[in-house]
Amino acid sequence: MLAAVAEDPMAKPDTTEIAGRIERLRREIDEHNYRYFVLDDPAVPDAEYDRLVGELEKLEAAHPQLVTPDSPTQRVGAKPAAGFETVAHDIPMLSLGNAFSAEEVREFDRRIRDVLDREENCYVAEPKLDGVAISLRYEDGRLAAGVTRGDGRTGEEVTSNVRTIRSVPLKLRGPGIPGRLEVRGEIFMTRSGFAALNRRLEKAGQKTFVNPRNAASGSLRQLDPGLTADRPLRFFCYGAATSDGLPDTHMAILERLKEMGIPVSPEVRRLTGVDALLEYHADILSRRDGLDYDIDGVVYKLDDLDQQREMGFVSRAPRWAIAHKFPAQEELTTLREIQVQVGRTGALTPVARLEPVFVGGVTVTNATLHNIDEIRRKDVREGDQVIVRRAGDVIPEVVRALHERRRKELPEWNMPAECPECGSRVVREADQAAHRCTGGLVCPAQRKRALEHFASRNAMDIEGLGTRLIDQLVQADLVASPADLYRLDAETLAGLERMAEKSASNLVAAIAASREVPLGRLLFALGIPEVGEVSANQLARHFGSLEGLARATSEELEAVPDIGPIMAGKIHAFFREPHNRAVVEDLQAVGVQWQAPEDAGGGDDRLAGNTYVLTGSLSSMPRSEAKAALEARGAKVTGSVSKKTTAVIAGDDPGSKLEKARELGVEVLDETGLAELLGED
Ligand code: 5U1
Repeated sequence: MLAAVAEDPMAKPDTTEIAGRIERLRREIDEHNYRYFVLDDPAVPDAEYDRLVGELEKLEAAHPQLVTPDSPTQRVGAKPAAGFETVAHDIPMLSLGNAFSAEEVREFDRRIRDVLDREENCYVAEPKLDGVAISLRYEDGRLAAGVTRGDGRTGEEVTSNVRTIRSVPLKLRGPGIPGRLEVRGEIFMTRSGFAALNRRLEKAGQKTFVNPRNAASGSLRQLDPGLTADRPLRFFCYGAATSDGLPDTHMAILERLKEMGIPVSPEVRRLTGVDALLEYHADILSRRDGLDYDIDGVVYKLDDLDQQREMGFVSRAPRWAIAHKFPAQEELTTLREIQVQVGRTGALTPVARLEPVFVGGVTVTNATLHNIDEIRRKDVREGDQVIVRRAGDVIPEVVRALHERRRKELPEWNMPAECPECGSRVVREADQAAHRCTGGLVCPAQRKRALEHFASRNAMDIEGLGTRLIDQLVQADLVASPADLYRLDAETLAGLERMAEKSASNLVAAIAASREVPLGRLLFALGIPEVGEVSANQLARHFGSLEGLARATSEELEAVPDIGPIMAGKIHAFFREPHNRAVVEDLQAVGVQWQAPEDAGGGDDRLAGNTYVLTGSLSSMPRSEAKAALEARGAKVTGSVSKKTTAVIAGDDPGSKLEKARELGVEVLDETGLAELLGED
């Protein structure tokens, strides 16, 4: 642990003492950078770090003769006078061969085993970051140059901008630093940093970036280093240009570079045999969406440098390394047509019908365009070439249109004036992004989506009643409202297309089983506008019965924790609508019965209005149980700490949330404090 040094920066005018203080501050700041960026183990909260930098800046401002170029305050320098210079790499930056399948990776491994005449190879596996490749030259341990990959032989000298990236050390650590060291790696922008940057640019009315890689590249190419300094760029190193003065395996080189203060991805592994490589690929792919940076695959490299030399190169790609690519998350295709889809509440969503394209591991034919404002903002038109993105389980979306590829003028697309499903009028309420169909449950599309929601897992949980079947049931006029589901018999169902007798009777049994349902689920299933699962449970706990809720005035509704005036108004209006009351009565008539929560009616609202955040592991109960117990007493439990948080409840090994609480002056409770809150002590 580092000792924080508390000295008054202005108290001692003696320059030797001030020089000493400056030196100690620089060492301490460098150490914090090392712990944060290389060890991923920060020793102090950001506020303390900022305080140290602030003190150093003040001292240096008062004593400019003591400023040195490698001081952590000297990251932002002057603009390069004539733009970026093109310079030749002393040692070319290589490119990598690609493998897109396990078979291609096995072939790569087989080739190496044949040449080296070995049974099994040792590799180093690393994530392949989707950023900007860079070469950093250190002379006598000081950062001397940063040059982009360019075409591999020449690149742009962007030293003044690279210096502003805090994870790039200006000075290397420790003894035994080679006189000249050239390290290679990737400059990238974290996804969270990218999202924050785009929010900031949008607010300022400036052009946003389409993805983190473009943002990293654009930020690194700013002519004003002050602007680059303002961008959340990071650096990970993946190797050195030569092994001069370094160990003789790739893994040991990376370890050595880390000791010198150069950040290396924490996901790097030394692995033996091709099966281990494929497992690594599968593991990183499964975690891809949870990482805070974009990667487009993993890289395998022979670990032993002698073996690397023996394998050599083909053209400019090493035969000892390969990139095993992930399915692309963005692809180019043609937008054939824009259609609208009508949702449960009547909201119209424009959907792009696409030339089928393989992206994110599946063939995509439809992608969302969100709403008319998005279509206008992106200027997307039928016939455009578009970039489609599909990441993880997220619905595919049209990222942008390639306007430069339009060969002729394409007409602007407009929302239809009438619902394409039922012909009712389409309206757009003031301040709302969405257009809506005014047909209500007359509209078959709204009816279908409402039934889908009713049957869904977190609502009535009717197994086997999916979209296709609901479409068929509504189309055949067998079901108009939720209660109709309970009137279906196996014989009728078996008459539907692609419905076997067995499946029909299973479905009837599943529908019947859903008759007994907790009140919260039923309230959620009804699809009351604005009422999600959490609010539905709050309402169930507070009122204890559907009748009580249906009778409640807006004021009574607003008295429920977390129900604001808008939601209260929507709930009130929902139960004043005769059609909705008829649906509820009809459900009762077909035997749907709800159970009130045990703690319902008058509820324990002792903690109403309070917001808590749980962090670390609790010894007395799992976090999920603590959350439920707090919510049962009317409290709100959230995942992030803000000034509005009432208290953070910290168990063992608390994460950054505890630091955030301390930074914001939010109260911190331990398990005893939690027990007191719950009234268990
Ligand atoms: N992680 C990683 N990315 N990447 C890119 N390692 C790595 N190595 C590369 C490249 C172009 O080339 C070396 C094999 C020289």
